[in-house]
Amino acid sequence: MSFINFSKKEISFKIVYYGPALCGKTTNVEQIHRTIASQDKGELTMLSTQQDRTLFFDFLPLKSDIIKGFSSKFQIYTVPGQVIYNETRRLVLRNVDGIVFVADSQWSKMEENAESYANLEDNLQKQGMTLEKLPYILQFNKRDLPEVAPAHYMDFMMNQRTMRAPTLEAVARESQGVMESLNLIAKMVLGQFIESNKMQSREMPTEVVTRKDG
Ligand SMILES: Nc1nc2c(ncn2[C@@H]2O[C@H](COP(=O)(O)OP(=O)(O)O)[C@@H](O)[C@H]2O)c(=O)[nH]1
Ligand SMILES: [Mg+2]
Repeated sequence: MSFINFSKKEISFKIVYYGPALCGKTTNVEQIHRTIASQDKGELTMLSTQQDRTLFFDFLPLKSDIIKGFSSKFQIYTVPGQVIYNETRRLVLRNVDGIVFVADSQWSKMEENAESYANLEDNLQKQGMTLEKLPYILQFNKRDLPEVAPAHYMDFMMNQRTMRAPTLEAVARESQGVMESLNLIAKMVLGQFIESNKMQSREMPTEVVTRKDG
């Protein structure tokens, strides 16, 4: 749920990167942090163990200038993917505005993807939310690896709702598909907000969060 601060003329949106352990959520956020111009981003907060596995979440605030009369901010979060951290995932999902589901494209990970996807639906439902009403996209990550399932297969397995989610292929480690995913979900979140609040906006640009070189 977006948060509007009328005195500061500021709107905050929360985007959550969800998916199984080691699918590349933290890598996405690290690449975003590397790519965005410094005046448009805050500190990347990472709460992880020595093995670099997210224990709580990663957090990155980004600025965007899209809604007339307001500054917009995106709060980017990841969740810990390991099955045992479900309480944390539920907390991170609170008031979410948009979800990037990062799926690991390796054949060996299809079951974990499905499990995590079911877990997402379950956690949303317990908070009175559903993917039907929430902007979300599917990112098929690790396309560089040899033993990966075809994108159309993953689409068939994971994208069976009436409102199909947009899908993107990515190699997060090489920053491929990362900014594309972020911009897509950001545009969907902004679009829904503008529509439901009847806000005036600039024409939606291709990139709502900008890179260092503009
Ligand atoms: N080959 C390959 N490895 C990746 C890619 N994205 C992430 N990784 C690696 O997968 C591992 C887990 O990534 P991480 O972002 O920590 O996963 P998280 O648990 O979802 O946050 C790390 O070793 C990453 O370098 C990718 O697109 N291709
Ligand atoms: Mg992580």
